[in-house]
Amino acid sequence: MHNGTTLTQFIIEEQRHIANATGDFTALLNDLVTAIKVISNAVNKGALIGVMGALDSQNVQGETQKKLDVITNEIMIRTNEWAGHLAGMASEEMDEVYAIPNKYPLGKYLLVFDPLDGSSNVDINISVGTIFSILRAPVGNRAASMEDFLQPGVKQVCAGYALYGSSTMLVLTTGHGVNGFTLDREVGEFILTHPDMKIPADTKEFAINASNQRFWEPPVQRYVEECLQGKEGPRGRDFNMRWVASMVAEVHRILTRGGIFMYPRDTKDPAKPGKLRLLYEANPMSFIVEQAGGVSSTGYERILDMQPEGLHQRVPVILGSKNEVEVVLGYHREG
Ligand code: AHM
Ligand code: MG
Repeated sequence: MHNGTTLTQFIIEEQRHIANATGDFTALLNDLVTAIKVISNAVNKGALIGVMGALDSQNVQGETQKKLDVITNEIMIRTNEWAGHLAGMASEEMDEVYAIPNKYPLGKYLLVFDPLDGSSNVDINISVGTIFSILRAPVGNRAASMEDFLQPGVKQVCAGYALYGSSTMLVLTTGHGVNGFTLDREVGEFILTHPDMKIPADTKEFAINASNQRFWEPPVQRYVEECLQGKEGPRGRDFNMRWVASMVAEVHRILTRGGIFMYPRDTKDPAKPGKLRLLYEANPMSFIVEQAGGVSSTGYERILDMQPEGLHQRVPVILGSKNEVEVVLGYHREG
């Protein structure tokens, strides 16, 4: 039994503080939450409902699509297209902007998402997540163009992620701190369990895919090398390392107990400055991390200030505990 604050109650109470709020945003979030509950159910049932495994197709990034990538993308579209709050959607799994069908009214928001982040983990039953970002359409009630989505992260109205882990959680920000909700499956509601989440400023835990080490730039090489030297090295303390290969799980760990996460620029493929995508991975996570007192950067600039140039643009990401990220940024400044 719980008698906590439900997500719906939380959103409505937040909206009361916003002058001229129409209820549109609350209604949009409600639909989004429904999509997340449906995805949580599909991920949780897994092999029982035949959703595991890969398809023959690739997405625009040239990555093999999992069945669940496509199913969850469809769930996000169907649940959010009909209500009249959106002028368009964009997703990791769709090459182009998704136009709201003519039979539905258009609204003033844009929804950008990665429906199933970390989906390489699905078949091995490790945590995956959904990441989303809500922007205001430059011109409301008109079908959105690709350019309409190319807004810097500071313009986000809301960002969040759902983590399908040992429990399903929804963590979100509207620019007034970060709050975490846990899904009570029997009741069917998200309940506020992690109010005002804050990232500890200091940490002894780093996360990076070390198999890419030979491709890293010197500042990242130096940082990781110094962590590995532990007590005997210049940092004077032993570090711990984690790599889940699910950004949602890594960011959630960092929000819970601190840490630093890096998918830095590397020389593996000169056409790709980093692996993660700006609009639906780096920007929403950076908004959340900053709102929780952390820092998020490419190494050279604040991610939220970047002017996007394409829907599927990739960026280097270094985020987490403030003082630790500052160490890495200092090494970038030194060159
Ligand atoms: P995806 O959106 O195709 O799942 O890729 C993003 C994921 C992140 O969740 C994670 O941090 C990273 O890719 C893991 O990459 P790697 O396979 O190099 O470990
Ligand atoms: Mg992803």
